[in-house]
Amino acid sequence: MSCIIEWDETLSLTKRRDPSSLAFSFTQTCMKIKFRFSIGPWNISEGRDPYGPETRPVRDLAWKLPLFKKGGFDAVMFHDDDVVPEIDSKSAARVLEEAAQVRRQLEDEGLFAEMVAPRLWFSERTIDGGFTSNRAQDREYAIERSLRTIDIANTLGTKLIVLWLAREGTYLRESKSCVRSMELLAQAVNKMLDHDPEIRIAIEPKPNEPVDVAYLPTLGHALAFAHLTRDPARVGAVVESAHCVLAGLDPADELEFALAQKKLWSVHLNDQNGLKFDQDKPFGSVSLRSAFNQVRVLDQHAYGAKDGACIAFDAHSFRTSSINHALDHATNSRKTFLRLLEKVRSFDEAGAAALIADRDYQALDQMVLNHLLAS
Ligand SMILES: [Mn+2]
Repeated sequence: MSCIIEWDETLSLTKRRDPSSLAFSFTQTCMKIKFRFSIGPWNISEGRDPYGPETRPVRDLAWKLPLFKKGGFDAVMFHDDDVVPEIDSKSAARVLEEAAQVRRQLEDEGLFAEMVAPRLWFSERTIDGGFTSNRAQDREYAIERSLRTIDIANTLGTKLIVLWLAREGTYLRESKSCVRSMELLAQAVNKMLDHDPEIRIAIEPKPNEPVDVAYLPTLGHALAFAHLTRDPARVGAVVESAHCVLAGLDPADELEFALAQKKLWSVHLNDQNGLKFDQDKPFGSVSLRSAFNQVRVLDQHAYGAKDGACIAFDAHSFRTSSINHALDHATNSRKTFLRLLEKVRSFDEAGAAALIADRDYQALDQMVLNHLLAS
């Protein structure tokens, strides 16, 4: 994959004039990463929630793709059945034919596929989970469907498979065993890794919803689980801001933890107001400071520079939005990200370092707030 670092002459000159700043943050002072943005077809939703029906009409992929491009997105995330609707009723050959057609649609719009995820939580065969279901035939179905997802990913030209293990957990603690479930999950992931030696599997942890207890609730669980598989180097993570908040964790720290492990293969930036239902709010909507810190760690560690990993916004339109504004949450998230990137790159890192050396965290706190409030 191509390297997407752009040298910024202005910043390079600044660096040369002030060599003391070099040691503090090489990445930030001499390189400018050109982030690539990704979005999923489900991010233009119809507004249904558990308490009310759709508020917007259904739109197909052909309608959504040009809108994504116009909105500044480079790549598209897919569930397997976003690519091939009603996938379970179609032959393997037909599935690949339809996937090839979607690849042509993407190319025509100047977009590419970032990743594909098997949607293992809709089928009547995955009511009790897919890989960890207590019924053997359901587990087989989940694995077969995941292998098909890999074939679709290959047809679309991506090697990144995302696993959101929605129903892999329990409604009732006594109904399953965690040790047994880890074995079943590892068996399933091993079959996927064997199916294509080039794919990488990014697990998207979430602590709850739709089940009350998820088996891989946090990034730490996901990365520890990677070591139960045959090839831990090919099992990493996608970190979603709101899922971190739901687990009582700091999104920026979770991103940086994954970066430290070289396992941050995608990000789903959004926001979440407290330990409530999953809200998928626009990025920065609840905590601008948390959003600033998330952008800061991604920029400081040159996220995506080597492997081309994308910035995705896994947010939803407000139920009150009309179809004419169905993408605004995503384009606004992107704009907020880019404005915060300017804030990150204009942050007085040398001043901050001096305050840290003095252990004057009170002043550091106010410095961050003043920087965010300054126009
Ligand atoms: Mn997500």
